[in-house]
Amino acid sequence: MTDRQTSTAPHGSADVVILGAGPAGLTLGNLLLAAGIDCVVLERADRAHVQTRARAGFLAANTVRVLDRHGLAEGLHRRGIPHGTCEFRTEVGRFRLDYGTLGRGEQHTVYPQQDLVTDLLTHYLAAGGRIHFETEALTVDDAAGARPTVTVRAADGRPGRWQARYVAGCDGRHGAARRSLPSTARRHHRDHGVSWLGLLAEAPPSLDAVGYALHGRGFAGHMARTAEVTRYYLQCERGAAPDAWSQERIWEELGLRMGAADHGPLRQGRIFQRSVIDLQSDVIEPLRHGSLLLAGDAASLPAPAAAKGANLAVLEAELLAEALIDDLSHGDPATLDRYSRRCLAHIWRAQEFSHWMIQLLHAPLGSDEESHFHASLRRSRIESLRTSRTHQDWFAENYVGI
Ligand code: RFL
Repeated sequence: MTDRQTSTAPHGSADVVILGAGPAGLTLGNLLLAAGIDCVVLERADRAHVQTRARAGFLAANTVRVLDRHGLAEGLHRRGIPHGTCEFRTEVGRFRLDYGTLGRGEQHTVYPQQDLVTDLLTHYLAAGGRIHFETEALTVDDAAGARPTVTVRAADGRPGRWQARYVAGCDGRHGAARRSLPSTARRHHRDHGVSWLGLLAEAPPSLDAVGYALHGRGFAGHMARTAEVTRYYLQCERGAAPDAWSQERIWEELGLRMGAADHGPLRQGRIFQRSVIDLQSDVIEPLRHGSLLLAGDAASLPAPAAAKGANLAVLEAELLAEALIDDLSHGDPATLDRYSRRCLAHIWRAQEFSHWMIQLLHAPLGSDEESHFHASLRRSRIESLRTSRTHQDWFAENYVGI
């Protein structure tokens, strides 16, 4: 381990202290470093954890453009897989949308988030970037002034303090940046009342498309990750324990909801990761509080139904880098003043589409009048998506767009 990545130096200063080494923090770190801005990344977890945390996989065309612009896309071009088709399965049949040829004609690139994070970290370190793993930010103080400080704790419990001109809160939804917001910050929060059992299976994808199965027993989803790994989702009861279902029961339920008997069997394998995800959305407004700026999941959390989170994180990191470079290198604070407004336009667009997807993928499962009404609306929405080119173009533009 070199000095640059030590976990034993909790004191210091930098023009920009970045909290969190996820897609947002590491994209920001790379862009600031390339512009000659003095910055440091403080990360709670150790390096191995950061590089192996499997989450997102579908990168929007704009995300690839951002990473391309800054020379950060080599790995994803080499190993990522272009993807432009999704398939909807219902109890009356199935249909496909080649969304890559609809709307703006843009595709996703399937590239596991942990590979993207590894690429960003490797690039950052090779360029001389400073990062401290196992350094947890506890609070951000004095953000209203020109010298904010970050109180930290190293893995061995030793306390420390970092001084900055700006603090970039890229430490996710439960991080120190959110905890340190003033009472004037507004948090919009919505619980969609739906939960998913998120699964990673050691099995090749079962179809060459994203699969969305809308079934009377609940939603099931299929998303490729690599040639050997596939992500599946099963709608489950709120409060369910991740290990409540045996592997056999999971494959049986996936097969049932995805209509394996009619549309072909699923390629099964060992399920090596499982977690229960409560579908929730939130947005912090504004994203700037004096010298503290939020990006990525710290700024907004779109429910994962539309795969927007990592894409927003990269987009916001680029906008934040531009704003900080204008201020710190050119003495022009105007871009920083606009940062929150520029991001929020993208964030609310993503929230709106994610909300629409949640309505599309889930209907109440009961047999009462209210459930019947919503299930019928949902059927009509799906039928419109199946038959209307205008609706399909709108879907494609929003599905890949960010
Ligand atoms: P991250 O990736 O959570 O990184 C935050 C980092 O901050 C560290 N940290 C701290 N460090 C210092 N001090 C503290 N007090 C700290 N607290 C936390 C953490 O250890 C971590 O390293 O946030 P970032 O950079 O904002 O990136 C956001 C994305 O990770 C997230 O939005 C996506 O994973 C969401 N998401 C998806 N997004 C997509 O764009 N496409 C997808 O296909 C997609 N699939 C998904 C997803 C999220 C999922 N889960 C986990 C709900 C699939 C799933 C299952």
